[in-house]
Amino acid sequence: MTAKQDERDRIAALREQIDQHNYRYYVLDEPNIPDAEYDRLMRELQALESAHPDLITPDSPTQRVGGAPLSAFTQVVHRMPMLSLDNAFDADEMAAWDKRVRDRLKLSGVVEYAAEPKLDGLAISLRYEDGRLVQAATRGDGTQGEDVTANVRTIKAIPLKLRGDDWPRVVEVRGEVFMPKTGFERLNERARKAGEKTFVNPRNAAAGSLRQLDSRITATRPLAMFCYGLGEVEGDHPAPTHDQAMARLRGWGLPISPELQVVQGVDGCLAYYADIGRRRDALPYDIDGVVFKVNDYAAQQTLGFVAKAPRWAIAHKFPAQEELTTVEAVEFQVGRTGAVTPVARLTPVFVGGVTVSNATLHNMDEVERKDVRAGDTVIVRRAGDVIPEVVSVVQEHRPAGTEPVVLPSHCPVCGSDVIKPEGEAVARCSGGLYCAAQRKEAVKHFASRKALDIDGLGDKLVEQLIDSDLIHDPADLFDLRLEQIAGLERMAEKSAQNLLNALDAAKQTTLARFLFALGIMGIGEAMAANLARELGSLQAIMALRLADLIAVKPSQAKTFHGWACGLGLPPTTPLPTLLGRAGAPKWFTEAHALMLVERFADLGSLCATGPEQVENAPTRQIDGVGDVLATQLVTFFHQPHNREVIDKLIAVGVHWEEGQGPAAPERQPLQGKTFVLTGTLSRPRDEIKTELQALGAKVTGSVSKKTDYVVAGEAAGSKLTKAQALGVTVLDEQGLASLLQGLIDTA
Ligand code: JCF
Repeated sequence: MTAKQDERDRIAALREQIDQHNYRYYVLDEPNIPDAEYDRLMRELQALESAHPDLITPDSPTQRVGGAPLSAFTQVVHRMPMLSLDNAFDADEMAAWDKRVRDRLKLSGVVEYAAEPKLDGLAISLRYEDGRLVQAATRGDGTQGEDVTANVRTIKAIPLKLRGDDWPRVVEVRGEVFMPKTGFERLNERARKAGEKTFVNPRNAAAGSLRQLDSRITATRPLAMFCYGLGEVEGDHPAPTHDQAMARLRGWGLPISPELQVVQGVDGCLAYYADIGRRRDALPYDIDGVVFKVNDYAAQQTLGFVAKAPRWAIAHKFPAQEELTTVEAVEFQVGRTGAVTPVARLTPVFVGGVTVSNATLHNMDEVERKDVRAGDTVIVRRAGDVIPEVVSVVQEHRPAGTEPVVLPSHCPVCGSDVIKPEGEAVARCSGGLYCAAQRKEAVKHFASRKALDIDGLGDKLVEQLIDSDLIHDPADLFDLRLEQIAGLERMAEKSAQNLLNALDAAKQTTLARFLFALGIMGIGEAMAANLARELGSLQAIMALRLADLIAVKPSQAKTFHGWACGLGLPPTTPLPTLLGRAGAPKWFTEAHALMLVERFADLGSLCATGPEQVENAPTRQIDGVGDVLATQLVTFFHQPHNREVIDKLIAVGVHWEEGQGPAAPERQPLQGKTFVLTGTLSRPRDEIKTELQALGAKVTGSVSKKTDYVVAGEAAGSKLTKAQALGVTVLDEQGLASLLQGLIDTA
């Protein structure tokens, strides 16, 4: 055998293996080799083929990379028309369709239907001759489509060669090409990073990818396909029923929906529809309904067609998740935290199963990116339980004279300045609790189920109470009198009394609920529970200082001290003015500045000490409390108006049982100090080590410049020598004892 023959055999073997793995991956969904191994086979085949270009065949798996761009697509006349589907929008329409089918078939029993999800993609016809893919065409108008063979050949889910040998000499297979959700996200992510235009949805991305004249671009797009039917078949039909025919296609290596099922009668259809509806969001691709087909081909033949759609099939559609509507106005809402959020007021539209008349625009960056304006026609999307959003603007429909949306400079509710910090997406009203919007939201939050859970105090009622000036803050709720509440809109005396009772009941609460109810930025339900458990009492929480929560390591203290004191600023400089100055260490944030203010009046007093005085070891470690949260927490309790509300709440009788919280930590006078023990000591080393650690010291095994003390016993050796060389303080046991005694005396 010649060397060339060996390579010919190896090439054939590799192609077969790769085809087999594609089949397992795309058709069976049961890959049995890792991606890296697949890549290795592919590379080996590529290497052999480039050494022997004469052995390259068009159906080799290496030939899916796309070819030279076309100048236009050629038209293809379908030998059998590509059908579309009639739609049913509810159970009644489904029942009516089922009845028509039974009447025409003169059947009294139930009809067997084949069911599958209806993919939101692009219909394609694949023509195989002698088992080879020879043509792929889009549906077009059903009679005539475009030749997209070069593009379709790049889709790995589509076999270039059918498996086995029991296929008709000529067979046309119809199916839907689509882009899986994850592939779509990745593609858009890539486009965003490259500063390119993103696709609105997976359907558009799939269509755009298949309509590429340059198939090398199509090759980079994550397209997939499920086959759902047959076109022209030479000779006998592959099977008597649809599900059996699909099973044969699958055997030939063609991908079929894994959800394909046979169901009985219209009840079976409706149950299948409900099941897929529940799983819709979890499916890896977009669908817009479910397709049902009479399973028996002879019965399909009897039923025939009307216009372009078969009588034997129907699409039971889900409520659309995207609809077109117009933006009547863009307004700004102020939330509990003062966030000023743009909202699109829409001409009401039925989408995703509900009528939508508002959609959030999130923030100004988003408004600018999407360029949404009053008067625009927009695509609105509501998927599953998510809040409705504006997907994009239909630019072609923009009327003349629209204006870009501008962020208001003043709060639409209270008129305070709106502040949008540089680099941040969210703009905020600076009015705080002066702002009625923030007070309303604060009271709503205070009364909500996971906070004080005040039964019967709904949003509308809170708004009335604030608008009529009956309350200003949550504490005022508890001073309300029956006749005040009964005087409000839609408030009978009975419900007014119920509310008073609910208010009374809500006074008995827990520390966690109370903390959550205060609405401190960043303190959610879980964090409130954490703080209550860890600290035990409101007093302990209110007494927290940033210095209790924030660390400054020795190295940070040194760089900061050196930098701040070397700036040559006057000693009266307030420390927060150092924030954002050139050369400031990265870790020096607002939290650190405020913490230093707790300890040093100004720059002068900071520089009058050594850098080690800037070091800080926090005494409290609370899960999840980082610098930002610590600042928000401490700042909140610093505000006099917040303290006032808290005092009022307690005065009107809001109460809870206080726990102990863990004991206050022991004083740790040796925090930050590093010890090394060496030589023979009078007590076990571990005992001394534990004692030192209890006082906050770190005890290590080797001496370095960072070591503060070496405690040397009898016959100390190299560690002692090294300590002396580095100038580290050396103590004998007596010296250690007096050091510790000194600490106790000063306590
Ligand atoms: O998934 C689809 N979009 C889909 C379209 C599925 C089917 O079973 C179809 C189809 C269009 C026509 N069946 C026909 C006959």
